[in-house]
Amino acid sequence: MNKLYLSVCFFLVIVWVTGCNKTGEAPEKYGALPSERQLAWHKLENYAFLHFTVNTFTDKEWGYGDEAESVFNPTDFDADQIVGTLKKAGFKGAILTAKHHDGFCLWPSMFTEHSVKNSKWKNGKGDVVREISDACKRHGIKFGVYLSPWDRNHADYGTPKYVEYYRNQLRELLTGYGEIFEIWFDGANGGDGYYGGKREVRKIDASNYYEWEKTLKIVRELQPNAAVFSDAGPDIRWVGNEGGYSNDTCWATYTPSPREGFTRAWAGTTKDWEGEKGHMNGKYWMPAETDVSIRKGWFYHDSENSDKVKSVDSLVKIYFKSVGNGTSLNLNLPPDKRGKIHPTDSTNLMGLKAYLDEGYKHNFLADSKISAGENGGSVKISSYELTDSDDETYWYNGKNTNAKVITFELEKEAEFNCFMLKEYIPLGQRVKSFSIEVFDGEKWKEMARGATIGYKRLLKFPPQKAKKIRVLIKDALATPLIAETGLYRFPDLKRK
Ligand code: FUL
Repeated sequence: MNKLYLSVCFFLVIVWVTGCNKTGEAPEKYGALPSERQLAWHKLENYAFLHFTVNTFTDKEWGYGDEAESVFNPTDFDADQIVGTLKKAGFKGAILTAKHHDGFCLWPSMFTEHSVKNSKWKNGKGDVVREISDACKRHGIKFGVYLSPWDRNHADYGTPKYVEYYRNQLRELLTGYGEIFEIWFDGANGGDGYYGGKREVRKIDASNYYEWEKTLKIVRELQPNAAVFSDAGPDIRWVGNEGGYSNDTCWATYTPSPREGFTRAWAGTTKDWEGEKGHMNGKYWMPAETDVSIRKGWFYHDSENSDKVKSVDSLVKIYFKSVGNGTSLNLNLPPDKRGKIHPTDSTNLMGLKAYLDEGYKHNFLADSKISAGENGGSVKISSYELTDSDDETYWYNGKNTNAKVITFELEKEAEFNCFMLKEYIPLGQRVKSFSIEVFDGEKWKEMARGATIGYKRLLKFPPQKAKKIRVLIKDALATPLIAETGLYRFPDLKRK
């Protein structure tokens, strides 16, 4: 066999594996596209926030900045218990509040005295960032940091000197603790604080003060794979609420714009309410992260133990409205005063895990006969494109029409209540509207409708028994590229 022959064979295998269709036409890309960094982030789907600082001990949500370092004193800090709980729950990463608005640093920063190094905990020799990041490595999950731009402790807050301080701290975090998968830039800038004893209100021009472009450069240089989160991305946008939901229409594309009173869209200055839906044909690939706390507050409070921890049912609903709408879920699990995840939180989290394991355990489409076409059923398609659990292979029919029907005939009748779809996003998000129908023996009956699909879409409906089911893609910006489909029977919730 000569080299040319081998190269041609190799090329054909690649074409086949990547799902290029039988006519050989490669689909065109459409609109804004994800970067490699964003594609890797999409695949995580769920990870956790760890809100932990002096507030954990002072029973506050926003520390004023005048808390004595001695206040921070977890009695039984256990990074393995915290991270191990997340790992067991199937979470793929943890984002730690290295510094919240109160300015207290969970690592012994060389740029301030206001940190763990002056606390009683481990006689000032402790480093929470080190312990959590090491535990993440041990347990095989990713590590990320939250570093509050607003600092109510720092005397220079509001001046350029503080921005320099902020960047120095960021450098410490980005160079001292291994690979960082996400950096969280909060938009909150409340005004009043301790500020080195001045106890006053400090207003900043949030459009320009932080000069985010320069900070971003540091991140790209030191941690090129880290995805940057803020109200305005650039890698991940805020979903715009803390209630744990995104919208049925949820575009990964987005064009952040400044809200009234601001000149530039950055952390804390965008029309953040637009995050829930994103923008069709938005200028940038900037998918949403849904961040929500398992408790009422972001930090641990004894008073929330009895009835303010979200139930398994609530967590399931949150999952479907975040991951199920193509966003990621960043669920906050605040360590308690011991420095461990509270038993109620971990019990409910494991309830979510058990629910998802049970639901995902069988994809009824896996052994189905699949056919597709513009009005259904004309072309047989093999399962490797749609049900091989590989986002890299995808189906499209190669013609330039945007409405498509995919029909699945199961081996035998099954009961199910959820349909999953994924688009092949490396070439852009396309689908605007689709529905799911089942064949009741005589006619097709609509079960559920959805707007966008994107990275992943889960549509839940009342349990149904059927042998034939179809997806109608009713409208799309360009020819739809479908990477994966799934049909599942998730357990029933206690309360509907
Ligand atoms: C907000 C903060 O003010 C909250 O305390 C919390 O950290 C949340 C995730 O972001 O903007």
